Amino acid sequence: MAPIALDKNLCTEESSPKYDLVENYEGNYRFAPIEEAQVSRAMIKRYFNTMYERAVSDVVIVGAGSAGLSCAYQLATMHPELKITLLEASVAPGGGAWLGGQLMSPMVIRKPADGFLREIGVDYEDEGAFVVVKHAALFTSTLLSKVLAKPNVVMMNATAVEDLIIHEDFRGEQRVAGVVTNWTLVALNHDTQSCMDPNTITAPVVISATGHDGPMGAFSAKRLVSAGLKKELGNMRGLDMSRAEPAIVNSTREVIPGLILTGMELSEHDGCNRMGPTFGAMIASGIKAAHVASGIIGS
Ligand code: AHZ
Repeated sequence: MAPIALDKNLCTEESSPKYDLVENYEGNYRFAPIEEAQVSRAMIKRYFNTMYERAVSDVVIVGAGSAGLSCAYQLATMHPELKITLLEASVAPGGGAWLGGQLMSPMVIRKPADGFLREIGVDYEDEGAFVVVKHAALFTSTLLSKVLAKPNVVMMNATAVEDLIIHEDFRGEQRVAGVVTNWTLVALNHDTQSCMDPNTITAPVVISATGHDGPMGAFSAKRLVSAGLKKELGNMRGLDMSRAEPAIVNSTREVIPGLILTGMELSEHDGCNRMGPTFGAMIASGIKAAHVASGIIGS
């Protein structure tokens, strides 16, 4: 048998009948032929082409939790011309937004952030001052699918941001100019292996949405302190829903030139309260971060 031409797409319309015809095969279901190397090459060429192309991005968003995803959706909607690169350390994007709180599935969103649910087409129950989505995963999976469907958004998961690129301009002003990345499993092994150098992605705007402190969280806020660009962290304060949500949204901003913070990372940077399991501020902060980025890019 002649070897299969490796880069040829052998799947024709005739060889892929409608999915609901599966039953009619009566034990004789067959797939279009494939060679293992085709599968490898199909993934490798796309992944590394993407890395090559996105080594220079317009905006990098770090962290694909509720704030980072809301930001990516808004920015990609407002600016389809921008190359937006979303980096997520975990294999599974979504951060803490797969559950509503305390391992329970319903997700609470205070008004007026419920408008975003209508924008992305997620149903909810109206409880007056707030709404409830029946399962947080419905919100996160819908938002994630909409973000990934945007032609100008690329998401690289299992990719940790290990450092910030910080340039100095002629006035001596420090400016964030991109990020330093590594595959997360590599990043987690820096203490066990010698010298596994990282990669870089340059971008005039970096939006950090890495959540509050944790194994990975508050990454950029902490790095600003260790890099001498901020004296000390404000540290996240105790839970107060009423104070926390507006504080996070209203303080969403460019904290040093080129770096915008959004979501719960801001609580560590500024010393805001936490809100617990209400997600309106994550949505509104993400949307505001997109507008801040838009202003920087347009100026
Ligand atoms: O994996 C992290 C998560 O998906 C990712 N991340 C963290 N550090 C990273 C790094 N490189 C790449 N160095 C990184 N990715 O960032 C994402 C953060 O998502 P999150 O859900 O933790 O944060 P958020 O600010 O989007 O949402 C916070 C939700 C919370 S916490 C809270 C409370 O504690 O009171 N209340 C709410 C609503």
